[in-house]
Amino acid sequence: MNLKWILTLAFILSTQSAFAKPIIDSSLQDLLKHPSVNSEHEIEVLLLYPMDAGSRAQSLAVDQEPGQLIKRWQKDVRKMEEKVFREMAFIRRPMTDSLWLIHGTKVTCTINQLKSLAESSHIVAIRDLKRPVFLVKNHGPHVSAPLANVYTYGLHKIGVSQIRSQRPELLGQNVRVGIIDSGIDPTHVSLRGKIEKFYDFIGTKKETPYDDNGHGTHVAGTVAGRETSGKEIGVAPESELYIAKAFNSGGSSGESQLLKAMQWVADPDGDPATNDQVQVVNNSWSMAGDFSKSEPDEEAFCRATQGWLALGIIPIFAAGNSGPYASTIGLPAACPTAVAVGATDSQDNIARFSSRGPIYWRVTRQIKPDVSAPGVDIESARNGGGLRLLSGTSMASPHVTGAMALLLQAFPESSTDQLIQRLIESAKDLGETGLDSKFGAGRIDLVRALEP
Ligand SMILES: [Ca+2]
Ligand SMILES: [Ca+2]
Repeated sequence: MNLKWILTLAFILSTQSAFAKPIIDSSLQDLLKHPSVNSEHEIEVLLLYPMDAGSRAQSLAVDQEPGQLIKRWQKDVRKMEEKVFREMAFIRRPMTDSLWLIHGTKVTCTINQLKSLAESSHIVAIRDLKRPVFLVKNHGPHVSAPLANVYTYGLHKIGVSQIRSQRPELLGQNVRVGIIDSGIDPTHVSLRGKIEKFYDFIGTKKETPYDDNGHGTHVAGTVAGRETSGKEIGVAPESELYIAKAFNSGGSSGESQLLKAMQWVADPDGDPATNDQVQVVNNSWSMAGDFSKSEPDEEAFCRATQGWLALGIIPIFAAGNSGPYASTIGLPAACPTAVAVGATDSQDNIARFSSRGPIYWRVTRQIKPDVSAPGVDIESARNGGGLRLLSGTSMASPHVTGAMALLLQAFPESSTDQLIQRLIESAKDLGETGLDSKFGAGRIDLVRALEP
């Protein structure tokens, strides 16, 4: 696609949308219509600008340094904010938080100001930020006795034991892995010294890594845990962890915290000039929601995963534990740009709880999950020391994240798209022949994925 063509396309798209009003979440529409609501009442909303506006569409097509891209996105968002707020001519400007990763702004505004924003032609969607997001809840152990082995069955199943003897140098060295979860226990013997950066997005804003839930520690153990008491628990034990604590002790979070955490892993030191963005991110969390009336571009989470991919960051998401019914995959796993992971057991059966595809957006349809990995009775790090068994797609996802860290180390010249394709195409087909709504392409197989 040449530049002229892209510019023409962007122009057509922007003129088409020039007079359209933003899509507004129904909960916000109710607020606007309700006569008894105080017009000075303050609320938090998310403004999403047109993806085709300015240079955004082109930037995804042109191969560039991630840092340059981030700078341009930051400039684009500032421009959009100026346009929107100049048009409004508010007496007092609302409080804003620029979210360059999703080409949007978090705004704390009055109902009156929201009424004006609802008329703006520069905004495609206004989203309510009150929707809760949860860690994909664990299921307790199904069997009591873990297999007595040097490797957990999960590691053995995806080929880690074989790879360790064939390619002992592949441990994820120098690969930057992000984990957005409930935090991490930094004193656990399997995880000590592995944390490169930690950021607390929960109110307390602690500087020292911690985990008051335990979910994040277990997930981190599967990604990067070193052997503990003779047992190997982590796929990529030499990878560097960037831990965003965005879930509280009860395992819940909010969209705005998560969007900030997603932006943080894209530029952990807050300086676009240094390319310290992570290379792969584990996300064992999900938001239920009806997205049958929207398209991925209108969902902030999908914009975030799309932004990640443009910056060379691979988004790995738990499919969710809402199976066995069809079409139970939530957001962001349902985004076309997210790699959604289903859970299998030690016999390569799909877990009953593993969320199923297919995905139905307003127009876009897709078979999901993308791949599967072990997620039933997974032994990994326990908060406070030792090991414990947990089940869930939350436990399957970090197997894929760790596998991706090894691929990133083994194929430094490959693009993110090529690496994702490599993992998907080498998966062991299970269930119905070919891609299906339970296993996706199948259970990942590192031995095949690492073949030249
Ligand atoms: Ca940076
Ligand atoms: Ca299949």
